[in-house]
Order: sequence, then structure tokens, then C-alpha cells
Amino acid sequence: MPKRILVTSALPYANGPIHLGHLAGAYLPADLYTRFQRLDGREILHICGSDEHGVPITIAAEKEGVSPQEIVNRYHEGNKAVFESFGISFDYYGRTSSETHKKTSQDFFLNLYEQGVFKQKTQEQYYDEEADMFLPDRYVKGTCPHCGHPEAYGDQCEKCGTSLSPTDLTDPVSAITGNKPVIKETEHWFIPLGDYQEKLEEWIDSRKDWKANVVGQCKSWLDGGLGDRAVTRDLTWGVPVPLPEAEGKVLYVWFDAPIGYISATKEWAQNLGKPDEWKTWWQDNETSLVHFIGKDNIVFHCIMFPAMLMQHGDFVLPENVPANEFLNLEGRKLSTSKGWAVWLQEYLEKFDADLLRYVIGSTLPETKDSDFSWKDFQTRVNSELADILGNFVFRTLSFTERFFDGEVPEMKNPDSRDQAALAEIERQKKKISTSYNSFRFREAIAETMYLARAGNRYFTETEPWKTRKENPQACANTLYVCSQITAALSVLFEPVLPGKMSKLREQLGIPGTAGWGDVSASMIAAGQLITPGDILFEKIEDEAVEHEIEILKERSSAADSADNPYEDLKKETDFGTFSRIDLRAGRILEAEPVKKSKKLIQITVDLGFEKRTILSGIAEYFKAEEIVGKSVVVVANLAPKKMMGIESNGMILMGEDREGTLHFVETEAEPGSPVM
Ligand code: B3M
Ligand code: ZN
Repeated sequence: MPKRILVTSALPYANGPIHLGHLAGAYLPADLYTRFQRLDGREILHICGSDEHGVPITIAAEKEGVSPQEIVNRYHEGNKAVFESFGISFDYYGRTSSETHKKTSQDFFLNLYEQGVFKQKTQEQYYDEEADMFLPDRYVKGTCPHCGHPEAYGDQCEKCGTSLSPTDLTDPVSAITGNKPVIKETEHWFIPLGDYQEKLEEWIDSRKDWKANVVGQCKSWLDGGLGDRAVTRDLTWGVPVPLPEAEGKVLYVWFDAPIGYISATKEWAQNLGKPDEWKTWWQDNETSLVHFIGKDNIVFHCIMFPAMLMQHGDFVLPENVPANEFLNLEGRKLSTSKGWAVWLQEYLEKFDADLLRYVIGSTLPETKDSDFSWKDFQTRVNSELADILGNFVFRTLSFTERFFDGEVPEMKNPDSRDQAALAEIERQKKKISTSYNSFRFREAIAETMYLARAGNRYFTETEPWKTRKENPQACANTLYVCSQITAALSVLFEPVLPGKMSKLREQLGIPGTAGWGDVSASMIAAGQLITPGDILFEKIEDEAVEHEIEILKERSSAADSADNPYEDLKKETDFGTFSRIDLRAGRILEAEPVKKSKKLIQITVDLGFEKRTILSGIAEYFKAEEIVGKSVVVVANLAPKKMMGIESNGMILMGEDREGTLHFVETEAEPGSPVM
């Protein structure tokens, strides 16, 4: 057992609010683990904070037309508050725009720089001439070379998960202007990850208790061979590279963000009035460092950051990185831009935090992607929390109140059934501890609920409503045993249901400081006064969850139509009106720009039965000479119209795509053929 545990949860980008996917990936498992270890008397610190740098932030700022600072200020406070309302018990929630962080990450960079680690290289990079900037990472979009997904990002394809570099994309476009980027040279500093390949392999092989999904991803990165990775970017937002020759460059967000764990720990120590205390957590070998993250962050936490830490030398390496897979929503991939998400803030306005902690905790994507659905939410709340746990506690407390004046009765000569039920407490306690210590939180929760189930079954089988008259001591024994189980549950369920269990402990007269070590088969003394109080869990009505599903559907269809970049359909027309338009196939014979016009090209079209002069406003999209020979479709009976002193006789059909780019409507029919 390590002396102390330092838990970190991935620093969420401060570019949007927290949703269920965040919770299932990192924050809830981290909190379950932390709360369990705290209860079990371990020295533990839970660090998190906002990731306020990187392209995700600047893109969000550009979309809204505000500064990156404004974006991060808005979401930092909001996210911090919502985590707290959800009961995520961070010891400190920092932010990477802080001065401490700037200094810590610059010092880290300089340490590696002075050790001669970085390679300085000139690199060809995409550049947007109109926006006048380089296009790192997500600033470039295009087609994924692996799966053909047309909307892959310059750093990753979200469809197939492949990690990319902007120049890997086919048909790249700038995410800012939609322009085709040009290639321009720039200087950057690279960490040669290949140099750490062997050390990393050895280290990962020595991690015996890591999750299979995490080791699998690491292995596939390592098998692919590690290369140089740029740790600087041409951006104006971020931690400035602390070198005079790197004016205008910042640290790559994945270089500075993990260092954010260290800077946040420093700030925590400062606030504590013991500024050096952070060192105990980062530099003492008896610290076990555990990173909770989602699967898309594995490479950074298991390869890049460890390589940085190894090279720096002053810090502990992660003991474990129990990364989770993804949580889907109602059977579909969660997507904030498509409105397919449940925001934590909204949830908390309607339901209790503990319900969601239980439901997500019970379906965590620990080994593979899992699904959250509102129906399942309702079922688990009603038939597990209310019918099993709530019912058991209610039966125990109200029976004690009614027939034993609210006092835990004394147990005398327990029979084998009583003893077996009491024995469940120790047995489950052990099982639950093992599950928590092995990062199997679903199992921990199921084993905890098992104790409530066992309690319920025991209550039903011993029939205290009958023994009350026939055998009062047997009845007393039942209620004694049930009180012990209830008391045990009030601590064993604490990591999952902190709000409800603290209330329950009050009802039982158990001090709030009770810990894992206090859980036993004789946790609550005979004679202890208890108060039944309200039922712990109200059932959730059908309408309530149907309403949530409705909201989800509405929001996603609103996003769909906001997503539709095309004009609405024109009003219906009849066939007669349509058939009066004479469309013909034609071939472009000659084309030349119209003098003094930016837009017009004068085109001679062969219509088979005659040649026509047509003026077309396409000069901004095509060069005159490149359209000669094209087969086109012409509106052949359009009334003549004079432009720039030239008469145009007809119109050439064009398709206009979402970017406003024009494309000819082409036909293979010979010139003169009617188009219908
Ligand atoms: N902000 C990515 C994410 O939110 C990133 C995590 C940083 S952890 C150091 O998924
Ligand atoms: Zn792909």
C-alpha cells in the first residue's frame, strides 16, 4: 500500500459546459475512488482544473467573436461550481492561465531545453493566407486518409480515432476561412519520443495491474514506433515559449496541460500556507500518482507526459492510468455540436445529484463503451435505489420507530440466519474494498447494492411483523441485524451517494466522521435512538423521463436544421410552369473574361442547332480558358438580357455548395438535346 495517493482528473477544456460524457470518462470514477480512499483513512489529494489553452479554446472564441480569455473565464467558474454541486470532491480546482502555471510549465520546458532534449526543426505547415496565420491541429479539417471521413480534424479523426497531423488530411481546408491552405515553413521544437521508446516499453510492461484497454492503446502506439513530436505552436494564445528566438510561439497545449496538475498542486499548497507541501505529492517515491482520464487522452498520459517526467527526473511517474471508454447517449454517440448531450447543470436543476452518480456509476464505460438512457435512469432509480435500498432502510427505521420506540433493540441468542446476515456485512465490505482498489467501480457499486438486497431478503424471510407477537426476541434480533446493515450501508454507499448517506447517518445518529474502519457487524449500539425521516428516494414518473427524451430530440433536430447550410425549398410549383422552361445540353466553344467586369465571362455555347453568346457571373470561380470544352446545361428560352453592353442569350446552370463554390451541371447528352 502506498503511503499517499495523488489523484488527478483530466483538466476539462474551459470551452463549454460539463456533460454526462465528462462525468463517465473521468470525474465520477475519480471521485468514487477518492471518496473511498479518504473513508478508508488513506492520505489522498484530488487535483483538477480548467485546461484553458489550445486550439479548442481559440476556435470557440472565434466562433463567438470574443477573446479566448472571455471564453475561459466564463466556463472556468461555471464548471468548477457544477462539479461541486455534483459532489465531485476536488481538493483543488486550478486553471492553466494562472501565473503559477505559466512559470511551472516554462521552467519545465527550460529544464528539458537545457538538457539538450529538444530538436529544433524547420517544418512545412499549413498556413491560411486570408487569416494570416499558421493552422496547427484543429485549424485544419479535411478527409481522413484512413477511413475517408470527410470531416476529420488536423489532430485526430473522430470517426476512426486515428491521431493525425494536419498534412495527413486529403483535401485540407482552413477551419477559419474554409480556404485551401498553403504550405509555409516554420521553426519548432520537438521532443524525440523515439529516444524514450525502450524506457517506455519497459515501464509499461512493468505495470501489471493496468486496464487492458489502456495497455492495448499504449502497445499499439509503441508498436507503431514513436517519432518526434512538436511541443511548440504558432499561436498567440498559450504559455509563451521561454526562448528569445521563439517570439510569437507558445507551448503545445498537450505539453503544458499535464504540467497543470503540478501547478495546481503548488497553488493548493500555497493556499494551505505550506508552499513546499506540493513536493511531498510529486517528488516523494511513496506517492502513488493516479490519472483519471477518458480514452482519447491515453497517449498523452501514458507516453508523452511520462517521457517528459522521466527526462526531467524530479517527479514521480503515474502508478496507474485507469482510463475509461466513452459513454453513449440513448444509443447514439454523444455530440455537443449536434445537441446530443445532457448538460450537468440542467440535470441538477431537476434531479438529485446522487441519482445520477448511482446510475452513471453503475454503467461506467470501464472496459468498453456504454450507454446512458433516460429509461434506464428511471429503472435504476425506481427498482434499485427506491425499491431495494430505500425500501430496506425505510422498513428498518419505521419498524424500529413503531415497535421499539425508535431504539435499536438488543440482540440475544441470534440464530444462524441472523448470524449469516451479519456476516454479509464484513464479507461485502471486503469485496467492495477490493473492487474500489482495483478501479472496478461498477462492481463496487453492485456489491454495495448487494448488501441492501441481502438485508431486504433477510427482513422478508424473518417476518418481523409476525414474530413481533409470536417471538418478540426474534423480532428484536431481526431489527438489530437490519440496523447494523443500514448503518454499514450509510458508510459503504458514501462514495456513490454522499448526499443521501450523510442524511441517513444523521437519522442513525452515526457521526459524519465515521469511516470505512468503523463499518462492522456491530456498528450501531443497542439503545441508539434513530429517526425514520422521509423516504430516501422518490420514484421517477414516466412523464419526467419522457420529457427529458423530448428535450433531447428537440435540441438535436434544432441543431440539425441549424446545421443545414442550404436555402429552404421554394414554394411548390406545377408541372405546367416547369415545362415552359426549355433546358438544353450544350458545349462551351469559347470563353473570355468580360473587360472591366470582375464577375462576368463571355461564353460561346454550341447548342447543336445554333451557337449562343451567354454571359455568366463565374469569373471569381473559374478561369475562362479552363472551362472551354465543358458539357453544360443551358436555359435556352430565357429572354435576352444586356450586361456591360453585351447581350446574353440564356443561362448556364450551376450548383452552389455550402462554401459558396460553384460547380457546372454537366450532361453527356449531345449539344441541343433537351434536358428534362
Ligand atoms: N483538456 C482534453 C479533454 O478535455 C484535455 C485534457 C487535458 S488533461 C491534462 O479531453
Ligand atoms: Zn478516420
